[in-house]
Amino acid sequence: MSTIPRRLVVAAAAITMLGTAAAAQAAPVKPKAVPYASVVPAPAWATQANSTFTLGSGARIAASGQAASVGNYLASVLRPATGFALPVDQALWARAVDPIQLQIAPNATLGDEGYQLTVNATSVVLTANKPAGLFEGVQTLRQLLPASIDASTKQPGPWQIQGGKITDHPRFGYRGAMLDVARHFFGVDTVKTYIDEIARYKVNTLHLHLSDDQGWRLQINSWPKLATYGGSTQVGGGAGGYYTQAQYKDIVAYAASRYITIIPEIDMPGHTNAALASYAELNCNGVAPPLYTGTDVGFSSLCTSKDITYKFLDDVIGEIAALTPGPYIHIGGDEAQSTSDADYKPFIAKVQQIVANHGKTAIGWHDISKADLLPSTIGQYWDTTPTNASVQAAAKKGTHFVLSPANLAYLDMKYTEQTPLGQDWAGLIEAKDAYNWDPGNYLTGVKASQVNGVEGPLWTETIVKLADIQYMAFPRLAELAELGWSQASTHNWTTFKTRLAAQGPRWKVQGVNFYASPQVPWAK
Ligand code: TNX
Repeated sequence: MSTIPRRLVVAAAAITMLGTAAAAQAAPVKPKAVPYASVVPAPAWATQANSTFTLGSGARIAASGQAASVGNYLASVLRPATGFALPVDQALWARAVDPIQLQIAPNATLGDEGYQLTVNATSVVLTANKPAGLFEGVQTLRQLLPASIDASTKQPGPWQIQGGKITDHPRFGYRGAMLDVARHFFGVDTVKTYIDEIARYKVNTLHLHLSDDQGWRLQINSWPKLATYGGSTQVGGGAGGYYTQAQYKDIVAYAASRYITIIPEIDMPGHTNAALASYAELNCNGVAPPLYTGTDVGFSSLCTSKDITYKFLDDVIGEIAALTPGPYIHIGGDEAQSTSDADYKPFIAKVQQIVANHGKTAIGWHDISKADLLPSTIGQYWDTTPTNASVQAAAKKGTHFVLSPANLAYLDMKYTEQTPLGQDWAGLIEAKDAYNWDPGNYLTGVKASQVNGVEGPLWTETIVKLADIQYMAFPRLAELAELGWSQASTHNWTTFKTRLAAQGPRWKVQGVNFYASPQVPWAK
């Protein structure tokens, strides 16, 4: 039997633990330079060299002319974790001497969003045709630094980048996310946070689903009750909300600073209960229905035979077009089960023309391919099988599509039966399912050249807060972004899942709530 009193043993153990903790603090594990093979989305071409660049406390960033704003952005994302001043030099002399250089330089093969990144022991040089390309290159550069670079407070470093060269450009021009702010409303700050999170994966489009049965989310000056009354609730009966025009402009400008185009959607002729409740005259029977806070679909329709309906749409689309610098307005068109085909087809034909009259291109869910489409109108495919007769017929006449098959790309589908959020009507979408398809040859009768790209819609019947958005979007949106950006030749689940695994520690550092799929060998 031991003669040492028990309380001393416990005290000794505590001292040992303290000692261990102190030792760990004295010799922190140094973050290592990240291999090029862990960048998501996979670059078109990359080679690693045997050198290492170290970002030092006195480093300056050279970014003159058109490169200046991306230079300022790069400095702003590197300052918190490094604690370095990172001044941005706009003078031409800086190009030769600053260790980090961003330059606009013509290179025909890079296109609008491509870039070239060259890292050696003394410099990091990023070149692109356009600022958008520099911005995408900066996202790659961030991923080549240790994950702790994503912390919001000062971290120890060292800030090393593996030497090498990357030449990169996207496979598809449209790489999107959609956020349904109608079923549940999300404020400006949440949308901005989501914009920053999707920009890391070179997503360049954010589609905002601004109206549905449960809520109208944008102030319209000519029809003010849409927002003040139609926006006053949401699924489950909460307070809802809407963006003032100034707030919407702020979102658009913030997105633009991240090279993301906002696509506003006003869903019609179905999914319109919030509008019908706000203005009795939009109803065929002249009677406004009550506000709706459930989750059924397909029960509402604008009155396609009334002139006032088209005056209403011209006013709404006119105001939104004036607020939106991007080329597109989304007219919805899905699940119009309360509108006969005879009413639906001429309605869509008229509305796409109203959009064109306001200088914009119409996009609609692929249901619109039943109608006669203008050559510019784009369909967004959401169904769960690759064959659809009216889509094929429209494609034959030249219609282009964005792909969001619900069983592959819908971010509101559950990962597994145990996923606490989301729905499962289109199936379960685990990490591997989200990646294992090719947008270039998915739709029967639609050529790869008619596929503008991909989009991950997040419907929000069950989604109420930022952490919910993040949990459903990550990792799947990063996977979809890779399908949109990376060349088909890089497509390989076995190598991809290791690259995806490297994102886990980054999301942890950023405080992004992601689903740690057991299919992915997450890095520690
Ligand atoms: C279908 S598919 C919808 C939305 C729902 C979603 C839920 C399509 C274009 N519309 O109205 O929110 O399913 O998963």
